[in-house]
Amino acid sequence: LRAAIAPGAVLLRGLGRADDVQILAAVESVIAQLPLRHLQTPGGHTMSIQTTRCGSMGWTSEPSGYRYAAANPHTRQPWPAMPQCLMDFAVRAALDAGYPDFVPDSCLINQYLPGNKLGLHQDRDERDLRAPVVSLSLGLPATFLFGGLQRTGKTQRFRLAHGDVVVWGGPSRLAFHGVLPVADGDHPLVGRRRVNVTFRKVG
Ligand code: MD5
Ligand code: FE
Repeated sequence: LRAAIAPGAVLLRGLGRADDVQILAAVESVIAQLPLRHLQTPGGHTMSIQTTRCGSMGWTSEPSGYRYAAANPHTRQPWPAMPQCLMDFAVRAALDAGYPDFVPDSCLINQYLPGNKLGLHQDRDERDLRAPVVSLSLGLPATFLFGGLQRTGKTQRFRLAHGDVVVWGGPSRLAFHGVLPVADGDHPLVGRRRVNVTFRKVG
């Protein structure tokens, strides 16, 4: 089921459900190599969500700023490799949404425990802003906030459930967005958490 939810944004409802067991195993293998942790923001806050990543470029948030790096600044080691099934899934989702040339080099994994949220922000640290962001939701459902190009604009709300994919391209690529506090619950496969996996071409 494909639906354009905003200019450049395509919702592929449930696309990740068929392969969820394999995808979750791949996500857990990345977490085993590089454990989830709370990142510090440049503003001195600790994020409520926990993060890990894989692929040749990894996003980091530190007191010194947000950036992508080819190595983990804490260990100076490369990031875990992106599991092939995650790469294949992202390429297929982008193709379904009308982006046939998408090859991600970065995969960010965010874990939301009940009550965790993500404040309104823009994703603009990637060099190649023509490439879309492919986002896969797993586990507990969440309410996603989608705004405009200015922080203060009106926001729309979308319910994202297990297996839902959104491909954010075109004018939506730089829209402000966030996630409301996740309600408590227990997902039969994923447990008491929401896991969001985003694929990016950093360039
Ligand atoms: C999440 N993650 O649900 C979201 C999904 C992040 C993040 O926001 O930065 O890790 S990705 C949503 C996204 C990406 C790029 C553009 C837009 C949304 N958008 O235009 O709304 O954990
Ligand atoms: Fe974001």
